[in-house]
Amino acid sequence: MVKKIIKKSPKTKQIKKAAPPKPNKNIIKLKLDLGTKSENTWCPGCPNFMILEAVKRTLATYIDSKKYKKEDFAITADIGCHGKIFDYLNLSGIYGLHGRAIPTAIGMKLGNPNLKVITFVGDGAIYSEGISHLIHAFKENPDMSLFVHDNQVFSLTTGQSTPTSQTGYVTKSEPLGEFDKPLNPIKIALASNATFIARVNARDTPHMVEIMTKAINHRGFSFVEIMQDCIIFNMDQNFKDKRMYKIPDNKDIKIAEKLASEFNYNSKEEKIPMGVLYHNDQPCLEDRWPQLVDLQKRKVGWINK
Ligand SMILES: Cc1ncc(C[n+]2csc(CCOP(=O)(O)OP(=O)(O)O)c2C)c(N)n1
Ligand code: SF4
Repeated sequence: MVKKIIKKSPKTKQIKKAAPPKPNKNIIKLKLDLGTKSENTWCPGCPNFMILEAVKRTLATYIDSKKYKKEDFAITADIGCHGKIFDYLNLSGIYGLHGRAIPTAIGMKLGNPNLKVITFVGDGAIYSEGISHLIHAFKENPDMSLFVHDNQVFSLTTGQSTPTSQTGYVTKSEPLGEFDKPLNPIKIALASNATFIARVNARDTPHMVEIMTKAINHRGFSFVEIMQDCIIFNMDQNFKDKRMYKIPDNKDIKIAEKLASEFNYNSKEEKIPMGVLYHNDQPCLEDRWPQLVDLQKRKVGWINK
């Protein structure tokens, strides 16, 4: 019988592996509490799952910090695949009409300006039917966050072209292909005096958590454009990950304009800057109305005034 002898070299140092960070049991519990028992009907593998996970991690960390309670958060959602996130989050809120999730959210803020309101919309909803609400929200700067699940397609209605779809996109309703060039939501935000503009990748959960946290912390309207692949419709626009690169938080408007021009939502080659593309501090809607300032001081809404 041949004995296998493994000799240990005296020079070999025993390298101790760094222990993985201990999972915070409270965060796990809080995340479970943020979930619901609703049946999830997203396609298996849809990056919407990662967006949901990022939202839960972000909010669980907030609640764990004791700065906010779960009851301090409220949500609105639009109609679409993205909108189902409303059913999977155990938070108070209102399911909006298509294109109208922003005015619903602003109504909630006017009723109780102490709420931390987050709105979930799709590119089809917000850059077409909801575009006027979006532009005015940039301008009025209510203190709330908007998370756009931009998959460059109307998904729930089985694949039609949206304002950010690429030129030439052939669908059942556009058999000759989309004629127009896509609009650039980052440029629209800059032109409308938005105070917080960010872009993230739905496949990068830690970065989403970082940026969502910054968005919620921002006092004013925070706009987060989430690049989300739809793995069923408009597959041509999937897997842009290799072209994405992260930038440090930017406050310079000239740099922001350059960053906004780098990706036109059409090209297959351009690099795509990710992160906080622009932020600045401006008074928000709630701080301009004395009645709302009073409610904030007393930490109450109209109902318990
Ligand atoms: C007022 C109104 N217009 C149109 C519709 C039809 N509709 C429902 S979902 C949807 C597509 C949503 O697409 P998008 O906002 O991009 O979200 P996704 O499904 O891609 O997440 C449309 C057109 C509707 N329900 N109500
Ligand atoms: S159709 Fe697209 S966006 Fe909708 S759940 Fe399926 S993969 Fe996700």
